[in-house]
Amino acid sequence: MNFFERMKQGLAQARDDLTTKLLQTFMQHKFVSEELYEELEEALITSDISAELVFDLLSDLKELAIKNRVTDVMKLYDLLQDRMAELIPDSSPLRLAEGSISVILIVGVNGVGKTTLVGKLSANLKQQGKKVMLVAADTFRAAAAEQLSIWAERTGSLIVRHKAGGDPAAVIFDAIHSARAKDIDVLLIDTAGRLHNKKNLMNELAKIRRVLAREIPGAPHETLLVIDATTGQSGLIQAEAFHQATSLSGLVLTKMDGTAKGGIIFNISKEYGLPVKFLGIGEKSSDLIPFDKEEFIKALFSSQ
Ligand SMILES: Nc1nc2c(ncn2[C@@H]2O[C@H](COP(=O)(O)OP(=O)(O)O)[C@@H](O)[C@H]2O)c(=O)[nH]1
Ligand SMILES: [Mg+2]
Repeated sequence: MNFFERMKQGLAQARDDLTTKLLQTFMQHKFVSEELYEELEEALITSDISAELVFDLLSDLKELAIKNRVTDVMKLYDLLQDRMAELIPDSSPLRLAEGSISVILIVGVNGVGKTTLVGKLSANLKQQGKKVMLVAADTFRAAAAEQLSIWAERTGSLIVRHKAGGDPAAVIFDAIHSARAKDIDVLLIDTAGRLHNKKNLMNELAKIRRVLAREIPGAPHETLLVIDATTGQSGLIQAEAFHQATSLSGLVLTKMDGTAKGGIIFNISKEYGLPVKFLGIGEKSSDLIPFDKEEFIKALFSSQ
């Protein structure tokens, strides 16, 4: 299956939701009218795009349509597609260091799919011939390191873990030294997702970053915020806390295979100007697709 097919299949739910709603709206009209705009507004808002963003988007669209004298509804559909594409920052591949160990730090609240992402990424990087080490810096729950060990075994990666309750920064420190000795290419760091207190979160992430930057100049090379796409607008609130707590380089939207509404991606990426790096479309190691903006828009807007 090619990338476009995978993307479309993975997005089946989101496509059902947003694509069907949009197409139905457009099909019911022959000409561009105020009524069409109103129906569009509803279709977009109920697909998890925030009302504010929808208003901006539609007022831009109206202006463009008037300027270009667009009366044909399918022309307006194309214009909408272009405008929505502009909301998403351009895709960029995972950034790896050259000539040193690459460090990828995974953050996000509990249950969004961080540990699963580390597992999937390790499988993906192994396939590219990289030597990967998993770092169990979620020391909060014993089960977290256990879960990561299963992924390490499954993907043939090394793992560094301490006993539960330890200091995440200490696990990372050990991992870096072990990685040097073992000639590792990429360190994938799984972190705890508890968010009971923003100050704690900030302190913990700041400490992790201090250790990383001191040991490996330029690390972390990516700090990816994982968001469960099925959580809708609350995904944005979670993103906000992590955005404030640490500097992020990209987003990963998981569970796009679930009841995800496609709209959330526009909101989150627009809000932070952060590129989406991957979409999670299932629980298996192969259920991760590198995000490609053009393909995503095409998958969302094509009728077949
Ligand atoms: N359907 C689906 N389930 C996922 C995806 N990513 C993770 N999960 C599931 O979500 C649950 C929580 O994932 P986990 O990695 O433990 O989340 P963490 O607490 O952030 O580390 C697990 O049951 C995963 O199998 C995805 O892309 N699609
Ligand atoms: Mg976890």
